[in-house]
Amino acid sequence: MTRETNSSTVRCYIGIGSNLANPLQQVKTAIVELQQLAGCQWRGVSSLYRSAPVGPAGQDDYINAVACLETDLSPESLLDALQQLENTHQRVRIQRWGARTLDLDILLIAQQHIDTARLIVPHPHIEQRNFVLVPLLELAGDISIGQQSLTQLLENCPVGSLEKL
Ligand code: A4P
Ligand code: MG
Repeated sequence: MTRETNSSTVRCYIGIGSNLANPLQQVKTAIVELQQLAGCQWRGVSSLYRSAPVGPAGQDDYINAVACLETDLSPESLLDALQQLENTHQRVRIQRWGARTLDLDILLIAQQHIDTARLIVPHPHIEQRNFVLVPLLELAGDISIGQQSLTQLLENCPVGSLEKL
């Protein structure tokens, strides 16, 4: 049964990424799991994209997508839920920006700005990543982040190899 939203419900966008252990399947499984996340209502997902890795050299390409949820969870509880989901994919944190089975980043929570030890929203690297901006534009339309629309951000975003699957 689909729950209706209430006044404390916020719309959020989640970045999904994987480049280890059958990334395409990791992302497809994560999408099913996000659809079932407690305290959240599923609103949809972008196409899947294959992207060149940003970060340490020698990594495989990533599969990326962006999902949209409405949630009553606090931002920290949402982060907890996403990190638990990462852990069920045997995520091991060895190297910042290194290869990973599943990465779930909170990109946006409504128009909120959060800057705590555990959580920064909007996600700090959105503007430099076409593998986030392109699926976000596809899913959300030309919304603004701060003073700029996604289309404007894309005009200034570094060009990285990105293939829609
Ligand atoms: N954290 C702070 N803000 C957030 C947020 N908005 N969403 C904290 C999620 N987590 C957030 O994350 C480290 C800590 O960031 C968390 O414990 C949380 O408290 P992590 O997932 O353990 O480590 P990480 O992912 O290696 O670090 P980081 O800086 O989050 O990296 P990114 O930005 O996630 O980048 N190339 C391609 N083509 N595609 C990719 O998806 N992803 C990355 C990872 C690098 N290169 C990539 C891709
Ligand atoms: Mg991350």
